[in-house]
Amino acid sequence: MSESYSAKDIEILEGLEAVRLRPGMYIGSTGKTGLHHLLWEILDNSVDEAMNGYARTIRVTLHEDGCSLTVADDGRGIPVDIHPQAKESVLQVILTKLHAGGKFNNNNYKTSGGLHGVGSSVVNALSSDFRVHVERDGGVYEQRYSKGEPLSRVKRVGSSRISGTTIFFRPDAEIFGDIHFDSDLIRERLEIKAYILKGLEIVYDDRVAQTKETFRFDGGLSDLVTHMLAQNQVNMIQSEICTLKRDESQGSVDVALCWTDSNREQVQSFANAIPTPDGGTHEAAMREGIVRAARDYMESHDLIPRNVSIMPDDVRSGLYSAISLFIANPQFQGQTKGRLGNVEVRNWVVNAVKSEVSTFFATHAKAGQEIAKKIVLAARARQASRDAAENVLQGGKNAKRINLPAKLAECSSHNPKECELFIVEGDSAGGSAKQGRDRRIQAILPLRGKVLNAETAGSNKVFQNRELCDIANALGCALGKDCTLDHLRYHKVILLADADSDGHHISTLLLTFFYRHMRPLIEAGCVYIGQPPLYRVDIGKKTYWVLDEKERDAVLRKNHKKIEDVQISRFKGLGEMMPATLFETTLNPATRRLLRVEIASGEEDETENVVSELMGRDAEPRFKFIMAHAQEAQDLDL
Ligand code: 0RA
Repeated sequence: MSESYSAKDIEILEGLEAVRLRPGMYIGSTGKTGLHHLLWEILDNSVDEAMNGYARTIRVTLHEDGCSLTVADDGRGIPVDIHPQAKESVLQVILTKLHAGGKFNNNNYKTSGGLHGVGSSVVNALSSDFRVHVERDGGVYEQRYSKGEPLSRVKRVGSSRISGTTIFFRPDAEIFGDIHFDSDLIRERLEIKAYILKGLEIVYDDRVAQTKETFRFDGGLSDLVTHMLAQNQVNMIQSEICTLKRDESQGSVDVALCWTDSNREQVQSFANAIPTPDGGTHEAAMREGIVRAARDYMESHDLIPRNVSIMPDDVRSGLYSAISLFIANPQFQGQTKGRLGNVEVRNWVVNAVKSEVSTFFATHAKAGQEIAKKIVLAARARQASRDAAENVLQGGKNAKRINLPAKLAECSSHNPKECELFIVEGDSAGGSAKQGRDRRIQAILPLRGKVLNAETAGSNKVFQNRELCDIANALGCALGKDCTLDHLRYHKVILLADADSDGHHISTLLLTFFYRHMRPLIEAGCVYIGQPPLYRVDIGKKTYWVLDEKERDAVLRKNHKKIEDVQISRFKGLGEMMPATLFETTLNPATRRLLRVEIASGEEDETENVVSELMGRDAEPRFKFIMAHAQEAQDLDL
């Protein structure tokens, strides 16, 4: 760190006219993103001051008008002495000359992203009102600008025993129009900075919303990972988060990670305190280090079963992590500059992460065992899913198929568009359906007994379940993320169960399975619920098939004059219906009633809740859900 700062260290390179002429060249756009860029530039200067150990607190105030801000830090204060070449205050040089900043010749000076200290002059040029207030060397100094032009010299306006820099700015409406700052965006950015710069206090005073918040995280990235866990409502499967920090000649890296009971991977990465939502070399290197450490550990402790091979994806299943990297010249790439491109970070980051995570495993035996178990489970699930996918990958309806389930009564048509698969509860109902169906287009797959609950069973259980795999094989679809409709063999899948609560339960379990593991089928509108009648009502020579008591009573009311002629029979189940009757009432496309299963649009999140709530371990609400919806009669909103 250079303590021997002197005014001559500040280089002067260029004037400000160019900035107002082509603002887009300097801040990307003059829209919302560009507007906020101004704040990030000012903020990053204060963040740099904190990162180098001089500032402890940053205060950001969004003023009542919503389009002006103040950023204050308690750092050293921008120097105010006279610059020998420019013969004016260093403060004024920094605020009026592009590329002026004391940070360029000194490799030890850590900078956050953005324009590397070029920022404040650009912001000044693009602000209709810009005020700087410095406390330093016992004095208080102030100066005002408009559109980059000083309105006065730097003036000493008082004395002070503390130090710091306060900048007020209002972006020029001539350039940005009437856009306002987005408080949520600011808030999010400030919170993230506070996680990355452990211990830094950031106060956000939003005078539009009249709220004031303080962000300060003494646990740094570890606190961020804890926050990610809470946000996603997942739990870690180890007792403490693994953290590591390495300072090397090439830069520094800071990582926090843990494995969770979820199957998803969540990662947040940063380069020089700037978010890199699109990842990049640092994120990839961290992953590689983690995967290598986990594999080494599992191999050396004999934790990989003989028939299992561990892939990187298995290690990453349920992994929550955050990485913050600081290097001298970060290259931000991609359309939105959201990805780090520096390839030289790879080796040292991989090695640093691998060695620190290995140490974690070595010193946390219990966590190591749990994590290894989780990784093996993920590998098994992946293999089972791939096997299932391979089983069904050979061709569509026309192709010769070797994996059709033995119980499937196939139809003769090879045109999936007209083909229907009935999934029927029980062998006896299956038997009637086989006899009564239209053999040309209707195939029957009988199911035996209860179906596995796909909501509470793990994926690997599902992938190994005979009945559910039979369904997938008959349909010609893989399970999970490999599920596509490319080889779908029937464009209608019709669930057919008794009209009682057991039957409803089975349909619900099957729907849960489709929803969790073959969702594209539901999304394409291919899944239906068959509606067998519950009563046969004979009035004179006429026969009515009715779905429920309500319909039965309606029929009786309509025919009340001939009431002495009435015979009512209730079906105990599909199995006791004659094949011809079953066809007439339930199978025949001309006379049957079907409910199409849909995820109501705009309610996907809601559906997610309904499925996990109803198919969770509490048995009671399950069939209520399906009955309640079935009575809506037109569409079943799963
Ligand atoms: C140039 C040189 C020094 C500090 C700063 C700039 C500085 C800039 C900003 C912008 C916002 N807050 C800031 N705090 C400091 C070093 C001065 C020294 O060596 O004393």
